[in-house]
Amino acid sequence: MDVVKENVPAYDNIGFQHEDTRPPPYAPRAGIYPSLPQATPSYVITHAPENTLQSTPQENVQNKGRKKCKWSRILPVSIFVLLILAVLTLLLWYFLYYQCAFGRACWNSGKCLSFSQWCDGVVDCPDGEDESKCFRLHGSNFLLQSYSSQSQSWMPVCADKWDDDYGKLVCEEMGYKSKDYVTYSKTNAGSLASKGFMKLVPGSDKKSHILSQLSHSLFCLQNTVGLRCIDCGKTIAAPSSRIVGGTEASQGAWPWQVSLQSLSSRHICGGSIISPLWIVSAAHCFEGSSNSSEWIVRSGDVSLLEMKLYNGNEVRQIISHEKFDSETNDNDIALLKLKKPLTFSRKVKPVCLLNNGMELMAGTPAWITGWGKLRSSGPLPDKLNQAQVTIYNREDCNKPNILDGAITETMICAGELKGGVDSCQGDSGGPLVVKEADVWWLVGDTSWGIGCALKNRPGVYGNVTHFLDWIYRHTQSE
Ligand code: 4AZ
Repeated sequence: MDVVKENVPAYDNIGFQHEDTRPPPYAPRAGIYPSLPQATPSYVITHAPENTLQSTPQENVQNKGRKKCKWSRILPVSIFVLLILAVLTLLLWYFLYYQCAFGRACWNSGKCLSFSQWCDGVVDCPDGEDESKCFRLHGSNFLLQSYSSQSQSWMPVCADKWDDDYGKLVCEEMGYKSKDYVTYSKTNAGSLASKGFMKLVPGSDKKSHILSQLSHSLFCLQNTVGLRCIDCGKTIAAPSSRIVGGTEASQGAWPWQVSLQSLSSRHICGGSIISPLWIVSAAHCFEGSSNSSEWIVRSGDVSLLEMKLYNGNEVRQIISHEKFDSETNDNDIALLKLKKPLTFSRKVKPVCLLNNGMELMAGTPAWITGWGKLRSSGPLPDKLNQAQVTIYNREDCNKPNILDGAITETMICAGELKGGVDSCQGDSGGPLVVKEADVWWLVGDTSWGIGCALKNRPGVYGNVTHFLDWIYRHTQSE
């Protein structure tokens, strides 16, 4: 430790001196700021005798030099403080921008946007994600909702000034083809309009980006927009009421049902049309062969023999769920992309995927269809069979005397607990559908079971609702 000798300034090099009569420039007023220790490094504690506080005229001269020295000490301290501040600012920027503490990051670049920059009609993310998912359909009446950047919530779209051209533009935004567009209707939004509407601004035109022409409004003269982007879930024939315990289906009753076959026209699995290019099926169907050139998709008839007479559709791509577990059958879903789009007709049509906010209730009656076995050890039928089943809640399915915990959240169990009605081998990949508001919705893909139609052994289906984001991610990527 350094010790300061009494009355002797330890720091003798006092540098340039002003004339005695002139005050040092910017001399601080005595008593306002404590003076910095001059003779010792600040971490050395010194105890100066009290009389050292009364300075002599000669010391005054030297003090002037000390004040000069103060600046040469303050400078490095300031630089140090500035450096610390710079580092802190950098950390804060990293936290706010890259960790996006008060906003939402672009998926691809990580760029951070404030919440109000999403769906505001201005592209901010390098890949445009901020303006790409700003419309959705809600409920069984296909109510169109647009995301409001202002209120940061989903709002129904007011039908004032709306027409089919706007409808087509929005359907295209959501990934549908404008040739598949059906119509729009004026629908009551009910409590969904409690915060207001998104409404076309005066002078809006169809050439500019539609989002930038919608603004939040509390008033809407007409009803809100219900939008049909594709003619899905409609049939020309009601289910006539085997699969096991079912009946033969009539022509056109299940126009989304397809047969997935080997090149030798052997029926292997079922599938459901969801758009002209895409079929939903089960991942376990492709464990034997995931080579798209080894598959053919046949549609448009209830008879396998009849469908053999026509060219099937070639498959461009098979996408099995990346988390499919062949041990547990968790995530048992796959998508098939066709080489050529299907031509829709009375007997070839897509089924609807559930809209946002639609919930599947346990106890709901549902239908299963397929060309699977009519009993566990029987042959495959030529005709499509149908059966009505009940959807059970997961808790009941997982009871020890039923499926004993095997039903994960990617699965639904349905059937008849007393036995006698079920899907069976060959029905896999095919649809489990429910009817609501006169529309058929795909809720499951046939996956597995313990035997067929046994008591307390309901069939197990992939939970299509759980996979909706996965389906949209893959089918809307172009
Ligand atoms: C199968 O092997 C299969 N009882 C499908 C469904 C069920 C059983 C087996 C459900 O493709």
